[in-house]
Amino acid sequence: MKQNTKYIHAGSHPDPSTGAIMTPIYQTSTYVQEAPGVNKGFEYARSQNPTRQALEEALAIIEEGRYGLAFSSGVAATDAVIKLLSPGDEVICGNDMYGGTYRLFSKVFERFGIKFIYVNQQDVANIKAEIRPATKLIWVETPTNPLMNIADIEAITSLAKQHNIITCVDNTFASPYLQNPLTLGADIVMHSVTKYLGGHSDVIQGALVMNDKDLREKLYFLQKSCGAVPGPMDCFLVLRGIKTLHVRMQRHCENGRAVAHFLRSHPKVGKVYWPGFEDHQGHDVAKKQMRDFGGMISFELKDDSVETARKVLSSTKIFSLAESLGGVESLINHPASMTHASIPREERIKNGLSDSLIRLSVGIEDQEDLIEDLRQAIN
Ligand code: P1T
Repeated sequence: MKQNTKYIHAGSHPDPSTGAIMTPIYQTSTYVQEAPGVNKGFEYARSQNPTRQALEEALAIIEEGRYGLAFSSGVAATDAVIKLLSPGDEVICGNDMYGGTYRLFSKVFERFGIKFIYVNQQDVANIKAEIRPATKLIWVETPTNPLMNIADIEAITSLAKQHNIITCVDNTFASPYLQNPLTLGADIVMHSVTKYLGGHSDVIQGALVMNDKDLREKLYFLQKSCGAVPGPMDCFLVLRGIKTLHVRMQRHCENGRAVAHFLRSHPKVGKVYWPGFEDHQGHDVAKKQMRDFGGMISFELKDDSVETARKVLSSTKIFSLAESLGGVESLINHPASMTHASIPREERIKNGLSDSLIRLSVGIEDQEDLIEDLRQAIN
């Protein structure tokens, strides 16, 4: 099956009892058993739910993997991956990542004796230099949130394999439409489904996709034991969202390209972070591992005062000032005070995330309206 057809049909089976073409929302907490232990494969909805099962099948298919697991949020999915580890284990991760992931690592799991080492993953040598016997996981986010850094997934996974280290790639910014890390050697792909997969800013959800059966069993055990499962209504909404992922992503990419070029040509705009530019540090790697460059863009103004940035952030009319990304509507965000406020300021500045950085999630509205909105706000 080719890529676009997959988005429409992945996980879809006519309902056996009625023929309903859309997977029903099985809004139930439990299932009646014929006799103790005699059931239809469904015992209790934290462990199994048919709507979730259909979604998990779809997630696996569109990420080119064998097994999918859905969670109640992106951070819940990340939480399950880190719970594969034990006290004393070490994780090498990027020095630019979603603030909530950093908070989970540094404020929750550090307390349980897991050590996180933050490096610039644009250069694989930085990862190699930190590998020790205790290293059990390499956590990769690419493109990164919000600086749009690119890590070479294939180079990292081949290094990890030499040392028996698991690699998990947070593929939220690219979505499965643009990048499939499992085909590049990753062991686990993580998604904040909240974003492009849901696509309509109406669901909080996370996902993991993998190929290895043993890893799937361990992660399924954590999913049901810790209980961060999504409800069936949310699974239904994401099944619906996935059916249009390809058409939405095509427009996100087209609009992203137009907005990035507009920003770069604007006399008041300073640095624009978008991997589609040929002079972006990660452009060649992005071209190799992604199908296009997506709709996420960050930028700074030449006047880099926080006050000026705040004025722009409050002046857009179509771009709404909000956290999150990947929905059909365009959003504008101030990482330093919003999505990345949980990272200590000195850490942020050291890694290039300035107080005046502005992040855009370019939606699928008319390009001209988006550019005009940014023009009036910047002017
Ligand atoms: O919000 P949640 O579904 O729990 O997903 C967390 C998450 C994980 N990984 C990446 C790359 C993310 O961007 C996110 C969530 N990010 C935002 C809410 C944001 O505005 O950046």
